[in-house]
Amino acid sequence: MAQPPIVMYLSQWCPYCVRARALFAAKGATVTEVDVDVVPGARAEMMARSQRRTVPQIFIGDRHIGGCDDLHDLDRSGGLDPLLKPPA
Ligand SMILES: N[C@@H](CCC(=O)N[C@@H](CS)C(=O)NCC(=O)O)C(=O)O
Repeated sequence: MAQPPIVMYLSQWCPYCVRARALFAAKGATVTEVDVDVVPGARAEMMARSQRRTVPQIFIGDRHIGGCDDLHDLDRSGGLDPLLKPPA
């Protein structure tokens, strides 16, 4: 089975978004990117789902990971790789 869906709300100009994208790329993970500057309603959707206003906001499945720093913290603590595996 495939990895859980990963959704990242982002802006193309945002360096934190670039860093988060690079970490997922290094892990070979497929990410659906939602550009909040381009997709109508995406910023409001991101804020409603995350209760945050900064980009990026990252979801793996239904789980809200947070932003770029949260993603890297999760990776450093060993919590990210298990989330990228297909459900058992
Ligand atoms: N600590 C956050 C920082 C994110 C951040 O500051 N993003 C900027 C864009 S690079 C932002 O959304 N600024 C808009 C705002 O602060 O309202 C993370 O790691 O994701």
